[in-house]
Amino acid sequence: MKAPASLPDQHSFSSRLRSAAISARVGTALAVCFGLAFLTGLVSHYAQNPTQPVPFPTSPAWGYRFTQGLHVISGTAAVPLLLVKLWTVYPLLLARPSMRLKRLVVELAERLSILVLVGSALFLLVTGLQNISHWYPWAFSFRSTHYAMAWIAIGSLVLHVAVKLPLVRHALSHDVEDTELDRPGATEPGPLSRRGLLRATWLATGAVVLATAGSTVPFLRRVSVLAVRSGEGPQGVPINKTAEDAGVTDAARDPGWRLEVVNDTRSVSLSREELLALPQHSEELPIACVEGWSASGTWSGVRLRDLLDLVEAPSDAEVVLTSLQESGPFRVTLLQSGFVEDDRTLVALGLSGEELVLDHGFPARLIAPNRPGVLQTKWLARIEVRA
Ligand SMILES: Nc1nc2c(c(=O)[nH]1)N[C@H]1C(S)=C(S)[C@@H](COP(=O)(O)O)O[C@H]1N2
Ligand SMILES: [Mo]
Repeated sequence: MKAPASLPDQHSFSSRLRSAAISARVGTALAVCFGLAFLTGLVSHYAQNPTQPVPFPTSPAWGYRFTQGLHVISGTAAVPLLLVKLWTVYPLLLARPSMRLKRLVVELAERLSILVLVGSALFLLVTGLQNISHWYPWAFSFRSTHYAMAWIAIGSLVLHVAVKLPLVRHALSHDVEDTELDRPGATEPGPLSRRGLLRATWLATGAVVLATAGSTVPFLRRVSVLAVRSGEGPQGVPINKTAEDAGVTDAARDPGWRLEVVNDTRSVSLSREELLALPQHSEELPIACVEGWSASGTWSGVRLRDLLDLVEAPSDAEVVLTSLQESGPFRVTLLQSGFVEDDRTLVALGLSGEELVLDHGFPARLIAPNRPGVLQTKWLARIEVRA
């Protein structure tokens, strides 16, 4: 049976750039990016779980900064790679289905698995980029959906790599100009040589990385024109949500503000002056946002452990921190005992040798080592030992 002339099929694409020689190479780089993003994503998801069978470590203090920076960089690098990869292979998806039933079933299964892979990969990259641009056109929870989709993507990726392994091996062990694996009609020379296309792909990927990595790698800041958070901000640290956006301006400026520290029936209530009269400590610790940006700051304030001693909290206490903020997902956070016990965990009152500015959490905020930025609660109102 002859297909109508108007419908393109795989033979309508004649460029010799659309070759397995290219897609195997770009695909390998893509698989590395997805692998890195998957592993670092697991770390980030785990770090944000309230219950952790194995406690998330508090050292090194820059650990989450590193893994989450890598997560966003590898996801961003995957964007040009995925586009080139799809361009080289999509004619295959238009191939006319086989007329033999057994063959047809295999073909359909393969295309279905590719549909799942491409769909989930696009979903991850698009929602990831939207999340770092603070653009939430969806109604679902970003973290749980991105996480669930990551398993689907990695599962179908492993399957895809397993199916294609012989082909990939062949392609990688032959010269990129080798035509043995090409579709019969794909012979037309393009504006670029294959080597040229590969070079352009690596260059585009490198440019994308350099243009965004400055949100977490300080010496790249000046070239990172596309970085969503530039590393600029009051007191040398970018701001995620301002006091005004969080609706806490009046409550945070209220001279009557006091920090409640509660352990069952014991409690103390401290003004900023009283907090400043306690022993002060200073720590250099990063804020590392899940969105990939990070910046190190020198924080000063009271050790959380010292405050908990005032209410005789046990040494393995877990605490619940509540913000002045009235609503929002980051209003209340749980701090696991490993972080509570760590001497570097502060109720910060100052940053960079100055009084903390309102947008960084004045009058007092939490800062703990190796903790996702999203859990570094600003504008503290209450610290309570969990029963
Ligand atoms: N109460 C409260 N604390 C919060 C947030 C928030 O929205 N509300 N945002 C968190 C996020 S996502 C980050 S990355 C850090 C950023 O801290 P910074 O704005 O001082 O850099 O604050 C965290 N603390
Ligand atoms: Mo964040």
